[in-house]
Amino acid sequence: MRSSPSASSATAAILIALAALLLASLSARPAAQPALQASAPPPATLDVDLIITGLGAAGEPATHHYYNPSMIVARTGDRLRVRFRNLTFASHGIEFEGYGVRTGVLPGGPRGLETVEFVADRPGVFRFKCYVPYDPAAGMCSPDHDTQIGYLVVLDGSR
Ligand SMILES: [Cu+2]
Repeated sequence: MRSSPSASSATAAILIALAALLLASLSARPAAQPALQASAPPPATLDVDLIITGLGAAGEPATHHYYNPSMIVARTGDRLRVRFRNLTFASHGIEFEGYGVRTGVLPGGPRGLETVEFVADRPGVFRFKCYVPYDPAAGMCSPDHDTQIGYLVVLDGSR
């Protein structure tokens, strides 16, 4: 049995249409992905335990003082809660330059313990350092006073 010419051309047209639909579905791209949003995470509270300590010969006064950690990294808007502990035998006091934040004089011994709290509201690199001048008679600071420096790095938190 032979089909009529019009029936075979209709079948061919249907097959061509199905092939076109199949090709169209294969080449279709997935729905557009939403653009990645580089939204900044919300500000955080950073609890930092920071010790003032030193190195030197056993039984001798420390010759090199340092902070552990010596660098704090925050983002603008973060709240910093820095708990200082002075583990040396001399008194020290710490200030964050550019922020107007400082501890009181922390006695050595180690008895000096103080927490300062502030919001890192300005980006930049700021030093924190001992502001107590070296006075051996009074047990204040030590000969390496000028090198007792740490850094607060505040990144722009809006990015
Ligand atoms: Cu000092």
